[in-house]
Amino acid sequence: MTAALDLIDVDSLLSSEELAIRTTARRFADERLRPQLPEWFETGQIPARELAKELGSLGLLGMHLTGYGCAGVGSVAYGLACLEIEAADSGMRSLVSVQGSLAMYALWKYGSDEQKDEWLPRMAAGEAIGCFGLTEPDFGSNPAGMRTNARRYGSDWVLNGSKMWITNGSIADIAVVWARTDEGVRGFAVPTDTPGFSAPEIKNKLSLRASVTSELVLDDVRLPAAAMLPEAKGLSGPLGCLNEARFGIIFGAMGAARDCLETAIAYAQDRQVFDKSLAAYQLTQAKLADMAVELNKGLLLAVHLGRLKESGSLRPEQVSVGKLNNVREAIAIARECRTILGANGISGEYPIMRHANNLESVLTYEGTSEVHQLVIGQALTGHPAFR
Ligand code: TGC
Ligand code: FAD
Repeated sequence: MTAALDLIDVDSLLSSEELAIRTTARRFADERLRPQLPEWFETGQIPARELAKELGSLGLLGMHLTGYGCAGVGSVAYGLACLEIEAADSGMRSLVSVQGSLAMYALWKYGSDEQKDEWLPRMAAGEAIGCFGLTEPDFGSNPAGMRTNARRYGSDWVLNGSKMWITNGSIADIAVVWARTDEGVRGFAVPTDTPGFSAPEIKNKLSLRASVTSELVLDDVRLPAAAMLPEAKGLSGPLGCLNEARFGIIFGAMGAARDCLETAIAYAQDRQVFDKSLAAYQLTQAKLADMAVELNKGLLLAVHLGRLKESGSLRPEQVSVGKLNNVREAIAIARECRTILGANGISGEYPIMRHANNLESVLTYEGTSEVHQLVIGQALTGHPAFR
């Protein structure tokens, strides 16, 4: 972020290590991702395996986890990396957060020693890609209704069902799949070359195009007993992983917003309308000021929640406050910036419309804005209003 945009000096809240990690992620985003994104978005194709290895070599995969080749950095440092990657594209941040905060976190938190040893070092290096299958065609906001099931056959498990909208699904080596069993919801580490597993890619997305999204089909997928994640029992298992990924989005969405705002400020400076620079009109400055205020508030909120997370006291409803606010404001900023670019705002020559389109997915995944309102509503009133 330019110094001028950091109106309230949020940078003063960051340590030198955090700033260094941010610089590394920003350089990668600027040099490796940003120049390619218009093409990746347009074609809907990304070199995911190459990117995963490069992200791994920079220590950006599972970076907030400890051991197994993971960097073990603090929550704010992790958030800043998400922010810089999402300043390039939300789909790139999805690659990072699904790998690190969903698939790796599930194995790290709930897996057996064997599962961790087998998968985590390769996933941290980007040599193996993971996905996280919770959502189903008929159960997104309400995963408790899931139909995917796992039944015991001797000591084996046999999984049947389907998952929908799964990031990294078709390129994954390992799928963390949540399924209903006689003892409630359990998680399974499913190598994607297991017979009966397939992951057709979902085409024709108009949002998050620089990201692989897939269906997972489980047709009599037979797994050994050791495939179950021993420490995840009930829905709190997958929901615990969501807290991690939602946290990354709180920072990430501000990256997309910052990129829009920086683009709009630069454009307004250059663009002459009537007889002077667009940036010299009061109406433009009012828009820019309001957006910069929201960006700074969002960053402050993100850093505050990061510090709570680092102290171990961050509660799920606080994550909901951050995800709801920062994604909602990021979309509002993207739309307002689009107006400043006039017709150029709809062009792929500029990143704003791509960010705006991506943020529609971000508003929906990891809990829709309505789900987060209901989580906050429950914390305020004590009444769960989900059903
Ligand atoms: P409820 O009865 O409230 O809770 C069931 C059990 O879970 C516990 N729990 C949590 N634990 C940890 N973290 C949380 N945030 C938790 N929320 C609830 C709860 O204490 C209980 O535990 P126990 O031990 O008593 O059994 O559950 P519910 O069925 O009423 O649902 C609540 C609701 C609606 C909030 C939840 O289902 C929800 O969050 N729904 C949204 C689903 C969602 O966000 N899916 C995201 C899928 S992954 C994804 O989108 C990846 S996008 C790619 C990317 O990130 O880039
Ligand atoms: P629904 O749950 O059908 O919701 C539809 C509308 O109803 C929403 O506006 C919602 O807020 C509203 N609604 C729902 N319940 C209530 C209620 N109780 N009260 C009021 N309104 C309500 N999932 C994964 O498991 N893994 C992934 O990797 C993953 N990646 C994704 C990538 C992309 C690009 C997208 C778009 C989605 C991804 N998802 C993933 C799925 C995502 O988590 C779900 O789309 C999301 O949870 C919402 O579920 P749904 O789409 O079924 O919408």
